[in-house]
Amino acid sequence: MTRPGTAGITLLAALVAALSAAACGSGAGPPAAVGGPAATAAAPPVTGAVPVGRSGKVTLVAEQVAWSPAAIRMTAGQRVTIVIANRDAIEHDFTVAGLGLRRVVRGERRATVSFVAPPPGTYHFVCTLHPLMKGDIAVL
Ligand SMILES: [Cu+2]
Repeated sequence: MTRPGTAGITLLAALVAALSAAACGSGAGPPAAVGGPAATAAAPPVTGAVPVGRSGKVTLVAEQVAWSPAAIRMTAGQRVTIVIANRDAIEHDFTVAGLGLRRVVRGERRATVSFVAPPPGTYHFVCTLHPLMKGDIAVL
């Protein structure tokens, strides 16, 4: 025999018990349990990344032997065009080893590189001529 009223109360009681346990757990438990591996995995791998947006177009400036921005973000499968603007007098290259991309940009010139954003993950770009010129591509 089924009695919905009793079942509802039982469920509510279980819920209250669970909430109480959770409240106690967060107060007494170790802080690591709150921001555990699951929370870290869900967060974007790169912070402060500039999104390429729906246009898929973004400008990367190379100036004083540094990239600006140093991190960009895109969506897997989207068509992306990166305009590399070299404001230095010296040559730089935009290389993403993980994607097999390399584009040399002479001093005070621009170059464009287009590609389809790869599967989600973090890819690194660098100027192979100046290894300190590093950046990240976050693909979501
Ligand atoms: Cu360089």
